Amino acid sequence: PPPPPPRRHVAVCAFPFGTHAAPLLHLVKHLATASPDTRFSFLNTATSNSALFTKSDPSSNIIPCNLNEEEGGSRNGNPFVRFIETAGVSFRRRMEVAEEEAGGVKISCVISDAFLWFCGEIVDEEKEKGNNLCSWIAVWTSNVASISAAFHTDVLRTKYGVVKQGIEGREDEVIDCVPGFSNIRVKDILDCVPGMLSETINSAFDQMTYKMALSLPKADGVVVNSFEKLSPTITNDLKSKMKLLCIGPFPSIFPPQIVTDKYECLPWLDKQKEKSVVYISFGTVATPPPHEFLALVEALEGGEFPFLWSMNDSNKGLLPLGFVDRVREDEAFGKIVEWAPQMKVLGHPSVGGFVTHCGWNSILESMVNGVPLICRPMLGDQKVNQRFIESVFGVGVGLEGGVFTKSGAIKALHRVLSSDQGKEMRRNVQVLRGLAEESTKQGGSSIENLNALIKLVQSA
Ligand code: U2F
Repeated sequence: PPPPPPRRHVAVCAFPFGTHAAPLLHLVKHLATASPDTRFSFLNTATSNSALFTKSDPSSNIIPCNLNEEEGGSRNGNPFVRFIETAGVSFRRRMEVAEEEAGGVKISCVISDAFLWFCGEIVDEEKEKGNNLCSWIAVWTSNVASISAAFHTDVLRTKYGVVKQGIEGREDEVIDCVPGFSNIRVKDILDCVPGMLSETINSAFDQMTYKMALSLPKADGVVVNSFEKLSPTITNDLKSKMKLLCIGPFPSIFPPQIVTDKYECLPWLDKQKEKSVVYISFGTVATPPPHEFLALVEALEGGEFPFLWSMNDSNKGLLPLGFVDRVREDEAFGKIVEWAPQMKVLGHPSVGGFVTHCGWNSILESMVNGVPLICRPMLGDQKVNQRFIESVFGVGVGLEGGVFTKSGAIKALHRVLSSDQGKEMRRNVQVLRGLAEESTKQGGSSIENLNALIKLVQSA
């Protein structure tokens, strides 16, 4: 007999760039296990879905639904901009199709990446049609600081000005108009406040972030991959403005189920000395420019710091031949791989530091494994993340001048891996790790918030 129709239908709307869709799926898997009678239609681009759902599982109540990316009618050649411009139309249409595929069971809850602010409008429209129970849950995959910076866009732009209009010369001022930002300077937030670097809120990305900030107060839940005690002042401020639910760190609550180590990073780490290895990864979106890449290579060439470098194949061409040969021949020197089981790598006793672009997932993974960081932020929330790492949490360092030079990289590596300051960072990161563990234990704030979210989904 055909399976009974689902009791409830939840649409999950993913943002397919950077590491956004994977943590969303981790959360949804937990929700789907808690509500086996509910269908979760996971709406996402075909490319991103095929990377996430490697094998089809007919028993699962999470159904991958690929967007028709031709919809929306934009001719823009940049896939990122095209996605943003057409998302409102393509997600709406795909939801209608998903309802048909679910035997006509109406969607009663939309869980979306917070960037997809129009999901709040879709739910409003449903409510206007009398579907009162319909709810919108927004999921923010970064920290509370960057959501707060975006939320306070108007306050910040009014107070400090924007590029070419008042901001020049004020970059080093400390921010005094946003709770919890007393250690943060204007220059740290420029990349994550829409329209501060561009005079007007014009680009597709800025408009999306700005509309998101304006929409979040009406969401029935705003999930953040963090824990309340990490940034209590910001958390409390946001709680007074929106229904904030800190449910993190995701890597502790939803640890990886299957770990594949295709390039044998873990056996290589087994052969290294305790806390001696520096792990290097710049995430999935951006890489430092070639001259900085080379400066980092020069810093490693001295052989003082064994390294495990997760490097996209397209960047390998930037490496000097001698360096590549030495990696191949001298096992103790270092290892370069296309992909590492990062969470496991950071949990390995041989790893002593992490050179990172400050993507939020990487930061949390480092934190829950007690590993201090060396920061080379590039875009979006990464600069403000670095400032928190260095000056608020005290768990890492930046680079002199903010970029890799040979001497600057060597200094940063020494500070983290072999100085008293490094030991202090390690102590500080252990304290945060403890707070994270507290919040993810039974009765901890993240678990309580997760249970509240499950109830919210089930009451839709
Ligand atoms: C965007 O971040 P990224 O995708 O560039 O970087 P992360 O948030 O640090 O996430 C990278 C993930 O990929 C994993 C790693 C992280 O979970 O464990 N990974 C791995 O398993 N193996 C590898 O060899 C390399 C990486 C954006 F650019 C950031 O600014 C945001 O903070 C972030 C979250 O919104 O999304």
